[in-house]
Amino acid sequence: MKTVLITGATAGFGRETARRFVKGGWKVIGTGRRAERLEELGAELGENFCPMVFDMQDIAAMDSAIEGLPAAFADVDLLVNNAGLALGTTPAPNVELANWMTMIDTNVKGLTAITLKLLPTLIRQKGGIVNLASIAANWPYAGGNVYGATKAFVKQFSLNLRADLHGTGVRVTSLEPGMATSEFTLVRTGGNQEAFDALYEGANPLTAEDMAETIWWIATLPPHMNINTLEVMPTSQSNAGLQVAKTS
Ligand code: 8X3
Repeated sequence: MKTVLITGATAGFGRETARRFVKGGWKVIGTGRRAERLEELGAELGENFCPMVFDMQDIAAMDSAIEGLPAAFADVDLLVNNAGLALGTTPAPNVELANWMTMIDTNVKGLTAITLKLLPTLIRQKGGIVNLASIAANWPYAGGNVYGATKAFVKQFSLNLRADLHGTGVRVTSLEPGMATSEFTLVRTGGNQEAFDALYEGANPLTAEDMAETIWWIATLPPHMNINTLEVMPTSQSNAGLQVAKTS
């Protein structure tokens, strides 16, 4: 029986991915800050789910949680680096520096730390890593600023890990979703439900279930196949191209 560790399992892509892998017969470690959410998920998913409560920004807490994993969950075969956030949609300079720093701490530093922590296990298991990047890693857009930059880090980190892990059998994927409906966007809009509803109205966005199924597909391909990068958008979303600021 294989084991996956999913960061940010309290909502959205992470929670659906936890459900998908338990349904597929895997053991799942789900991490997050909100203990009660993980408890609820544990009550739903049963003994094959192991909750692990810590904040991605607290690297010491992350280290001790992983070192204290129950033996039945310690042989992690797959790391799904899902935890991450976008804070705000406003173009610079009308942004809060604290928001930029929080995105760097979680999306870049937290992800980097947990990856390094688990690498010896993943190499031993000939496992894999699925990193949640974003289309924001590939396409600039107003308001994307530091969020997009953190996701460009995630993408390049994934590709560089592939190079470092050459010959180990460990697979690494940068998964790059576009517009998706989840609590992620409620965080991005500062909890503004009206802005959330307006964004999605008529857009038919990707769902958490869509992305959970995609992660499941990546993880269950034959071991000789590595998806390096995978960009996924809802059909309703496309690239808008360049802009020109005219002087008159
Ligand atoms: C976020 C992608 O399209 O919502 O990762 O900006 S989008």
